[in-house]
Amino acid sequence: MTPDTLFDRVLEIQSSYPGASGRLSTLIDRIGIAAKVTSNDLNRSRMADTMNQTEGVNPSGELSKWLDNKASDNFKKALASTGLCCALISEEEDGVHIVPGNEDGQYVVAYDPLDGSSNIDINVTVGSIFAIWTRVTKAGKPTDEDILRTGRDLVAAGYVMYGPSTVLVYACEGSIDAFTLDPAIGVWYMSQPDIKIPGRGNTISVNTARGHLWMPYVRQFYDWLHTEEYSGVGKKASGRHVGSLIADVHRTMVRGGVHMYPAGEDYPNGKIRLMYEAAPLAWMLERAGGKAVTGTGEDILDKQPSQVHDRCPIILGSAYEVDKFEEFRLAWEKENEAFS
Ligand code: FBP
Repeated sequence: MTPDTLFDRVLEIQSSYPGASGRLSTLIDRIGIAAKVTSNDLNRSRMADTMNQTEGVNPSGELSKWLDNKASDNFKKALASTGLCCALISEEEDGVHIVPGNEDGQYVVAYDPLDGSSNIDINVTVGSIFAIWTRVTKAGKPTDEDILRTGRDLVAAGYVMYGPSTVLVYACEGSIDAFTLDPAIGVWYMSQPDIKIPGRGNTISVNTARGHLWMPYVRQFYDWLHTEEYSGVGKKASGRHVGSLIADVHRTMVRGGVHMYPAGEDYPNGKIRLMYEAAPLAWMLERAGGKAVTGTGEDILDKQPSQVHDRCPIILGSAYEVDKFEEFRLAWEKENEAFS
């Protein structure tokens, strides 16, 4: 029987792991609380006049809104209060927050508390993204070995979409499920169990205004997406780009297609953050049957961060489209190898 709620599902997953401690279940339950508070903050921001309040810049020099920092606090308080996390990494905070008194905690959690916040004033879907690792060292103050982790090592990940409804998508080793919040009673109800991405789609999602900055093979792939070889004779693909990462990735996850933020002269390492955006989303997509590459010869899940706010280019979505992208990249590299 399909579990009704997030908590039922998390308990069901927990029961399938003999000897499970229930700690991960507690983490997810608290993330659900942080997401509910953030959803309420967003819904009320126009009336409370907090929507456009700014508060300086974040560690990456990007404008920080009051809502960005409030969302970050929501997640920090919820996660720190579990006593289970030794280290927290937020897009809104410099460096790593070693949780006082929890240095022996077994989890490291990285999160983008409010992605796409530049879209809030036009009421576009925004999101939160989280990534959960278990530490490598056994106890004591966490080290870089515990903190600078690849997506390959993730034990759980998820995102929250604050849109027409608030939806939390949670992935652990075995599954990826979506839960919709009933704000009247604060319960996350199972709305899309066991999400699988279609093997191919017909939707193209990328900010084309950066097209002149892409590598040639990115352009060649993009142009191919506009041919009947991709869309089918007599058919055409659809361009769908929100410019809010979670909206674009969730649509791609559910309907198939490709979403890209390629490297370019403006963002030589891409714009999307590795540890708390690209890696968790890539991990979820691979569990849903999709693929996620950097566009420069690596799977996103294999990319090793050198510091917690590293960026990463992303080419992600259905296997068909991502494999085709890689064909264009490899052909271009082979052709240019001859000249290098
Ligand atoms: P913010 O969180 O600062 O808004 O930036 C993240 C983001 O908005 C993503 O959600 C989105 O995919 C990307 O930037 C769009 O970037 P660009 O405006 O350069 O296309």
